[in-house]
Amino acid sequence: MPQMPALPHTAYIGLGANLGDAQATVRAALSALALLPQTRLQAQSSLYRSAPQDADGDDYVNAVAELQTALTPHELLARLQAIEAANGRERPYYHAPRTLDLDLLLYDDAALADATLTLPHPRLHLRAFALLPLLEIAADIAIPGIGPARPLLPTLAGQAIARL
Ligand code: PH2
Ligand code: MG
Ligand code: MG
Repeated sequence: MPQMPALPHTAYIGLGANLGDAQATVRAALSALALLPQTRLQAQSSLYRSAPQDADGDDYVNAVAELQTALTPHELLARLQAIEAANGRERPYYHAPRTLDLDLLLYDDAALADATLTLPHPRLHLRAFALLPLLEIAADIAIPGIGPARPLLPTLAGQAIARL
């Protein structure tokens, strides 16, 4: 009988940090993602330096990780928030500088919005700091409700971002 794959879902996580040793924190977060239960860290992008967008503070370090997982979107979200908290994440105001931000960008082709989670991430298609690392590890990815991601990149050419 055909079996369900053990880790049937594909999720993409956006990592960002612009407080403290941001590179070290992003690397530590990638290691923490690799240790999540019922989950495999399938791919990770390079680290990128990007100018803060609609936000205060220093330049950000950003990256994107691909997970294969058996966790549901909300289980995964709770795990991401626990990793943020373990890295000293505080939420003094919207888009405040942060030691670590882990955003669930995509989960299979899910499209949903409830009180705690919106999929796909509502600003993914507007942000070079998320799209560029995503396309590095998922060249042919499409965003549910938007379409193929690659053609969006030229529309974001004004956003400062450099591979580290
Ligand atoms: N995250 C934000 C707001 N602005 N800008 C950059 N460059 N990178 C981010 O990760 C980022 C941002 C809110 O989460
Ligand atoms: Mg974010
Ligand atoms: Mg976030």
